[in-house]
Amino acid sequence: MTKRVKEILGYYRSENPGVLSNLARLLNHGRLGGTGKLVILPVDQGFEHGPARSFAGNPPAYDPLYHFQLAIDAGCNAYAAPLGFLESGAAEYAGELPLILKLNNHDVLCDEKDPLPSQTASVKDALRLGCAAIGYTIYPGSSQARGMYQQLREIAEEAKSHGLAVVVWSYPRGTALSKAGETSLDVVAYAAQIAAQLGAHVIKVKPPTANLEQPEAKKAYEKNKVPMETLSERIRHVVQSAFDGKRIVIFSGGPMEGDEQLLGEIREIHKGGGYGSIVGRNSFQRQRQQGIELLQKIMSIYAG
Ligand code: FBP
Repeated sequence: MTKRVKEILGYYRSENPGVLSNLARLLNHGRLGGTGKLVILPVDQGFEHGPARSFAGNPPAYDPLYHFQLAIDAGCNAYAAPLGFLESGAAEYAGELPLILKLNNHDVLCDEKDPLPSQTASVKDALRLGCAAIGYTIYPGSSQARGMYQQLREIAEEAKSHGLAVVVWSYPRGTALSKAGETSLDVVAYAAQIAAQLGAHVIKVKPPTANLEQPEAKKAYEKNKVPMETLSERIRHVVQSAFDGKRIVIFSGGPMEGDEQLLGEIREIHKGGGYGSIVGRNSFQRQRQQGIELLQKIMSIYAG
């Protein structure tokens, strides 16, 4: 166990040994194992965005096993997916990499302004499939947020009681927010704080822009001159907002973009003290070899 991983586990001292062991599994696996940094492959876009939008650009990615192999060959810390994808390969790849079962999902066939994901799997499923963690999405800013917070509270309690780690996708969205507000610094930092307060061990947010959405928050940023000009400064602020860096905060990759643009963003996340990335479309929508190479370049940045 490295000093850094021990230090991070120390932030979760009140958790039971099962949870701590599973957090250690996530932190110690793959090319970044032991560094305290993580790169995770998430493949729930088939459900969240639809199969053609997700996989038509790289048809081998329709196959669930493709993603297990991609995560293993690239050296990711873990692979996260909904029930169907994990059930398809969990036995074949048993013990080869930590898995995160996403317990809720949302589709865009009825793309409501105030989304409410459905619970699509259980803690029992996660245990049966040998997962290290459960994943859960909340949409702070949705008029349905209260229900999501309550569901997460219950499911996190159950997951932790069985020794599973809890990963929360905290994505602001809903009628209360403007489109730009979904990724504005104050709102992303708020979303990270809410996930931390709900007991998340690992928090996933989108990289924040320099926009400020809420007038009262804007006053606080201006009065206190919170540094927010560069992406690395904004990342630092989001990490600080999750218990002063005492919760693991990772950042999503977003839609397909050029290598250099994405790598530039990753350098800023690293510089700002982000714990890592969760990169789906930018890895599996590229040809296999290119996807692996890009993931490895990302890992090299985090490895310092
Ligand atoms: P990407 O790297 O493809 O953005 O994946 C990260 C992720 O959180 C997925 O788990 C999820 O399906 C997707 O982003 C949601 O994206 P959006 O919020 O744009 O619908």
